[in-house]
Amino acid sequence: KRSHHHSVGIIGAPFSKGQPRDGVERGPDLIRSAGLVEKLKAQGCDVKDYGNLMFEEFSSDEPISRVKRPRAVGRANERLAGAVEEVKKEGRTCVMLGGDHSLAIGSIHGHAAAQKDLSVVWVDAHADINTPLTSPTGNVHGQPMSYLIRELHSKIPVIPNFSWIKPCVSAKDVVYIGLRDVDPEEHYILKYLGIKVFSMTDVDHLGIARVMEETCDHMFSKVKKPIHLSYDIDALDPSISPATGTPVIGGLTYREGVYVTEHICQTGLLSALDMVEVNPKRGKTEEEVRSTVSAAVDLVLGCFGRLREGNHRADYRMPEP
Ligand code: EXY
Ligand code: MN
Ligand code: MN
Ligand code: MN
Repeated sequence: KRSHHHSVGIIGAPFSKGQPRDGVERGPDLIRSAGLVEKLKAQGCDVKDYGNLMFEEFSSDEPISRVKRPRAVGRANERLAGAVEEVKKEGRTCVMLGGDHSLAIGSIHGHAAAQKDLSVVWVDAHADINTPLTSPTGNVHGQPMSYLIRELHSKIPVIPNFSWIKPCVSAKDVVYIGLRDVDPEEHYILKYLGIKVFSMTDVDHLGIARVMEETCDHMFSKVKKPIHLSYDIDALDPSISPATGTPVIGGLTYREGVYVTEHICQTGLLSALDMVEVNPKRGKTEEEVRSTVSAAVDLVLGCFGRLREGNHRADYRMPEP
């Protein structure tokens, strides 16, 4: 499927309260400033930018059972879910620019509201599957999957502004790629639910091409469901994307990271994409920020048809002398 045109809807989600470090709310505008929309259009995409969402402030937002800033996180994700659902109803592949990874709650929930049955490919150094009761930090960006997976529903306590969340993904429809910093409780959960995981050890052992083949084999074993790709920039090695809140050594190379996007694109089933955790304030130099943002842009472009072999329009004809 090399030349089918992609219809893309971009939502900016400048939100940082799923974790403690500020700066990550600047992700959407930085990624746009690096030319994302123009570059998508130049490769033949029909792009509609829905702009940035606005989020409510809460003057008092005390933790509830180890969950930090539950009211702000709950409401922000509820808004995002509505926005993603709208984009999907307009028939576009939704690109959510974060912001921190707690936003996957709203993004996946909104996607599932419009699309029923989804597969989720989660590309991250981290599993982000702590429940509010296992979380070592209380940061919701380490927990989003726990609210979304049906099989974990009975383990989730009641939290203010989280009651709208209905688990909408089955454990068998989730694949992780790039893991290398997993809490013991998360490791238990992944094994207990039998979730498909390609850790960095698996990437080393199999190579990224086989990892993607096996990812697709797993996802397509029964029916082909639309894919939600949730891409945390910290999946890439910090030598490429250092400007992020929780960098972990030993990540995907730039080439492996892009390969994931090319392979997912080629399935023709990509239905929503999150690009999260770009934090310019965590870059030590301008170059570190530039490199991180530029990698984020290239990953999005890879999801929408950019090939490293080159591309051309289907109607291109050589000039005649
Ligand atoms: N597992 C740790 C926690 O739950 O707090 C760290 C999570 C970091 C999450 C980053 C964004 O992917
Ligand atoms: Mn993450
Ligand atoms: Mn991460
Ligand atoms: Mn495949």
